[in-house]
Amino acid sequence: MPAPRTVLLTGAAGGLGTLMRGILPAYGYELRLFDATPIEGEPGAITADLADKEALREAARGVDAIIHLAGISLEASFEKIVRANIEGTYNLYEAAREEGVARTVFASSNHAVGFTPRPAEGAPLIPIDTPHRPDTFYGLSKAFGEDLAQLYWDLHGVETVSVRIGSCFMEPSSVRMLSVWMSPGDGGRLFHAALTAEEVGHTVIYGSSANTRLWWDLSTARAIGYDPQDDSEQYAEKLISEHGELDPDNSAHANLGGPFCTDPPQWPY
Ligand code: NAI
Ligand code: 15L
Repeated sequence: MPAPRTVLLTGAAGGLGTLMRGILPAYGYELRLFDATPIEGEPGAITADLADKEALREAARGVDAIIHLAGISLEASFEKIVRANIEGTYNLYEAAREEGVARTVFASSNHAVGFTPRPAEGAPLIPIDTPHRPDTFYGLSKAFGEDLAQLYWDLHGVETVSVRIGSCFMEPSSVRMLSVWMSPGDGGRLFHAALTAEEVGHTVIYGSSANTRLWWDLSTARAIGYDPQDDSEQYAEKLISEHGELDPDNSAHANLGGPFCTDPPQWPY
């Protein structure tokens, strides 16, 4: 597809949205910002909830593509997850369909497959077609979002790249994140690839840097043009000396989803 220029960025006030607001304009994108939380210094940002279908439709009008980050980003009650992540994502896709937006990039999460055991050293990487194994209601909503994206491609021709993001923060802050971390710079590279790749239909990819301790297979991400440049290994010595190596007998260390896989989830991580 021709490189989209105007991109609706939902969740623009959040952690990842703030990082991407700083990075994506350098790729030539004009961002239209949307979030339930007002964004200081951005008078043009749309402050609205994903439940507001009219506001969403207006926000989607005339854009070339959407990056959908808005929603609850950790575990919460089923009712809250349904409203923000399930109904909210449905409303977003309806707005995309009604306004004829050709491409969406959906912020899925590693927690859609969080109960997948992490691979032993030297074992094959986790493939992208590993079955959904959500570790929380939150992860379940991301599995739903991926299926919704598939439906909107098959039924309505709305294209999506669903990105099972690992941990996109300035730096990794745990030993698990050495495997799943995505640097903000690689996040920008990945979103740009997802916005510009030809004919993605519905493509699911993992979102991380090219980490030495990687757990999953980045080949579907590379196939759409993502070329990660960073590696968390520079943080390994410090994090391991502070926290120790991952313990296979600790249920918060055994699976991709890490501390989301215990009841209740173990915060902070
Ligand atoms: P965040 O919690 O910092 O930001 C989420 C934003 O969505 C907030 O600004 C919030 O106001 C907005 N929001 C929540 N519910 C809304 C609603 N009903 N209507 C409108 N806006 C609403 O989360 P973060 O870290 O920025 O993540 C962004 C997205 O990426 C989320 O969908 C998250 O699940 C996903 N993700 C993020 C990862 C990360 O490492 N940061 C890892 C995996 C997935
Ligand atoms: C996520 O899905 C969360 O949104 C983010 O805050 C991190 O917890 C990340 O996963 C992770 O797995 O580290």
